[in-house]
Amino acid sequence: MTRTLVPQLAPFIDGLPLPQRLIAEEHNGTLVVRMRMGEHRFHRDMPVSKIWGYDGNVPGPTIEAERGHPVTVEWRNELEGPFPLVVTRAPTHADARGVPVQCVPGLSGGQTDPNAASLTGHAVVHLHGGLTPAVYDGWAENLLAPGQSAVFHYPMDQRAALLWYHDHVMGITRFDVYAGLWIVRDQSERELGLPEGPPFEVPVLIQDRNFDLDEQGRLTGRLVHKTDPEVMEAFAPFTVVNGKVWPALDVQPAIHRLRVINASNARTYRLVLVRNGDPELDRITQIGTDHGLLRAPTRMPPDGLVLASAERADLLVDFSDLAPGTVLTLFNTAKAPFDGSPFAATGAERAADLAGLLPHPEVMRFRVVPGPAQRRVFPVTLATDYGAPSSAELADAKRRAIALVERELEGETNMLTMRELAPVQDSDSTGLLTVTQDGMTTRYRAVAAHFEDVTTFFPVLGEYEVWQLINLTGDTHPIHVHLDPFQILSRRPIRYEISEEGIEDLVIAAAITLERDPADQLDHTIDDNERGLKDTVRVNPNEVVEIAVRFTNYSGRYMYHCHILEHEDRDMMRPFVTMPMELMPFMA
Ligand SMILES: [Cu+2]
Repeated sequence: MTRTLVPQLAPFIDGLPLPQRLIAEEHNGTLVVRMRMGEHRFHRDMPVSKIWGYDGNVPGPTIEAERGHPVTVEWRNELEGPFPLVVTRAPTHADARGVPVQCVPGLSGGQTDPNAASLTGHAVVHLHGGLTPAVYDGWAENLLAPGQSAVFHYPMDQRAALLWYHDHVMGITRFDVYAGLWIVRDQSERELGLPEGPPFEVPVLIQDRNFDLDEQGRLTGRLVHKTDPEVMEAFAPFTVVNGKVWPALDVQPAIHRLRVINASNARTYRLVLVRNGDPELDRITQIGTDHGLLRAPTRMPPDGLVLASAERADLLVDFSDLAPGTVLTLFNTAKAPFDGSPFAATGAERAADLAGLLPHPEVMRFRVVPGPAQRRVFPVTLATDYGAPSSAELADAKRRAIALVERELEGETNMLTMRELAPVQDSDSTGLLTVTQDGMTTRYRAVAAHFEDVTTFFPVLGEYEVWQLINLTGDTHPIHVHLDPFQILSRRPIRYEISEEGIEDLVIAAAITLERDPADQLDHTIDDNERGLKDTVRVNPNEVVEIAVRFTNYSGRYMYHCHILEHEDRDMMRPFVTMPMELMPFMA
């Protein structure tokens, strides 16, 4: 099904808003941010929406910090009801015309979820990408009720990067990802002469959003979280950038630095810049990823830049050769739910696909305006402060294995969850997961399935670990690890069989072989832009990804999870506890 829908809002009407800058140095490193109800207009032609947001805005203020200069934020919860979002599950996957209900606004016959409507605004703030002591990391169960506040200390002992702060409440993060950006700057980055601040540095926070309709079928502006019997994630039809649906940005003929983040619940984007119908990916150079600068600039992947939920990209886009009046449009070619399938950049303008829950591939537009043409050359070496871990460093690394699984439930939507695995020697047991590579088989038992199950990961500070993420589902999962960044070591194809015992809580009977499934079309490569310091990695279907992670300064209880919020909220999240070496002999 590739026919398109007429959008109910005209694209490229509103200008791209730039969030208010909150420069920590100007406030002696001490900030107060209020979580508040606010009113926000997502599009010129739609009524204002009630929202919850940081300082009452969508997105919240962009906090700018300096490496080595700690920042203290008093997060004040001043949220007031009623809950500004309607949660519903439509009774059918498609409407009477055969259009999937997630491609259109409105409730599509669904009832308002009364439990969600009763939410009163418990909140907890997580600084995603922050090297933050555990007490300030925003543990999902340590909540602030309205009227309560917390003072969090952020050491900012970390390299320059684009971070973001967002709500992380256990079980309902998918309903309240109000968010804001947090930029860390440092001297070594500044020496490269990259654009800093407006007009040439532009934050681009992308989310998909849906809205309710009135009885006449007009958009009311009321925010909607809609799922359906076949799709447990909410994929919304409207792409919102910095709080506006399909905005436009006027750019001078110069290089612009776009700090891009996918802050959507579940949608993965594959971004393609198009002029006169043709992709112009060569205009874009990627210089940074989740935890800051790459070692060297990289070109865009040939199909476009893939960003799953929570992934970031630091991009230089060269408009310097373009005449005033030139128009370039950013499109998304990724179907939902995303499974890594390719899509040629040349077809970006025609990427609309209702079956793929992508009714409107437009993201935003750039319009070149008059100005002095500025051509600049940036260095070919960007960062020299990190390298891939050596084989010596990894030789004795603790190895951990995690299976990403889909559990079928009677009368309920399937649950996408994780299983932490431990190797077993006992060859008689059943209900095991086996991994076979080059004729050698390792047998594992699941030792933890739910967030509240016993903690099994106790990484030692300063030591490399290798985590193996094994995807036994049909979707791509962006797996996020709190605290220190990691590096991707490998991404390899697997084939697997799940036996009749299937996937129960701690029974997971599956046989995995590290070789390509003949039906598998994905290339399972690591993109050049993934060879940096990451905190979120895409694990595609039929794939095992190995990451090398080393926790450094902070011991305590942290979380790792899928950043598809509907998965995270339904148990695709687990704790780990980082430990100082000298305490290990005293652990039971
Ligand atoms: Cu997931």
